[in-house]
Amino acid sequence: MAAPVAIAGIWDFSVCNGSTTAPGTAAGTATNAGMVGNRYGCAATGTTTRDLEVSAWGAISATENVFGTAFVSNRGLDGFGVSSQAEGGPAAASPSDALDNDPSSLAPNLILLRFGGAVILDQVTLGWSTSDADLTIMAYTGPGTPSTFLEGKDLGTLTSGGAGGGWSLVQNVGDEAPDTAYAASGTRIDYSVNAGGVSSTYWLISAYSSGFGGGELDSLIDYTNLLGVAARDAPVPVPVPEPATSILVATAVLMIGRRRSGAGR
Ligand SMILES: [Ca+2]
Ligand SMILES: [Ca+2]
Ligand SMILES: [Ca+2]
Repeated sequence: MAAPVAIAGIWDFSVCNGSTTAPGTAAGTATNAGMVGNRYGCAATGTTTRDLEVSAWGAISATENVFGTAFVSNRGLDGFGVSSQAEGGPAAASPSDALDNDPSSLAPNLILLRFGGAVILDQVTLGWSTSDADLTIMAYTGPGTPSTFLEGKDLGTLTSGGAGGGWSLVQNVGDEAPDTAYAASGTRIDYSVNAGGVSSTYWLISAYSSGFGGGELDSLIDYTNLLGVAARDAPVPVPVPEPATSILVATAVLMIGRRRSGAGR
């Protein structure tokens, strides 16, 4: 069995998007720059291996409420936002270029995180936000590698299959339901997530939606930007040692055998 890849770390998207730099950390790489379907390759703080790919998803038009590729908006020191095709793609203006759930652009915006291996997501950091800042966190817990990710799915079909069907709801983060205005301090918000320790290679950060599995955080529209994430390595399965009881039994049988052979002399 191949050794697991250790990729635990903290990813700062303001470094990845080139707004700032950090010693010993690689800047991000952009694929399909400037167009819908662009992706950023990001390295964790203190490393130069770009082991996290960031892409954006949202409604594919103003009338077709299914998920398709979107544009990752580079929001500088605020992090990454999403401009879906329904929002105009790269032409979207603020606040539509945020990670948002404005119902006028149909399905909520999603940011897909694809790590270099299975991780336990621990923290989500938001940069700039306005109006409200609630999120829904999902993980891919289906078998194998998802071949189509999100393409063509909608709010009702993304998580309806449960863990066996692919994407599953991990949690909603933000205020207590029903919705209240968020208590933002400054421009940065850290949410601790995933207390249950779900591990996956693929994570979805959505502007909050009750359509993924419940809650009541929809009344105030959420507009925010993803500034970073922190994750730890998934636990490595250790080989199961021979049970102590079987060793004891074997020893006892051996001793009995020796006594019998000694008694026959
Ligand atoms: Ca948006
Ligand atoms: Ca709220
Ligand atoms: Ca909200």
